[in-house]
Amino acid sequence: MQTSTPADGFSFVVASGLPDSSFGEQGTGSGLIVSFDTYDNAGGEAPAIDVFYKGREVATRKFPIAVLRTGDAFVQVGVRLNRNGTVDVYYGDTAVYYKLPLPNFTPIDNPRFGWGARTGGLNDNHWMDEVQIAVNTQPPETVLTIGLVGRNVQVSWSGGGTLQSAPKVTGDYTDVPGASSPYVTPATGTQMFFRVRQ
Ligand SMILES: [Ca+2]
Ligand SMILES: [Ca+2]
Repeated sequence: MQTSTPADGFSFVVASGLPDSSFGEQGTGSGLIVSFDTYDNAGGEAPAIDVFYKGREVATRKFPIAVLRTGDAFVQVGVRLNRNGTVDVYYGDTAVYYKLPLPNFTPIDNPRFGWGARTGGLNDNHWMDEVQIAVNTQPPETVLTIGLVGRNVQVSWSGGGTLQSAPKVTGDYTDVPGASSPYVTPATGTQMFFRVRQ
């Protein structure tokens, strides 16, 4: 069941508080939306693969409808939301978006994932299989700062991990036993180097 001109497309959504109600190719909510818009609503906006974030369109990229309409063939699609607030979208062999920055990015807590689609007078089929979702696959970024507090050296870092120190910048680095951030130690000796092992 599909019309020769397909409509309207489908969307993949990642958001906190994603409602149970249905939604269309434009997605819903204020999280990340990847929209596969197959129908030109007279605005010349489609066929296209679009990214929305926090309710605003971040990027749009046009494709011939023959690329988005694959008949009986499945096309591998990948969406990767990176910890630094960029998103990658793959469609078949095409990197549709790579390291696309999401403005005012904040991590999506308690995410819900959903797909939506919409039809009107025209319609289409969308098939999915082998769906895989993985979360928190990237280690947190570590930012290490060091400074003097009185006669002590204070080493602070974010993102957890184990503090290591070495007498030379090239090592050998060994774990600092029991050190947690902020780590304060007397400023003795001529030099000491620190790093954090994740
Ligand atoms: Ca659209
Ligand atoms: Ca459209």
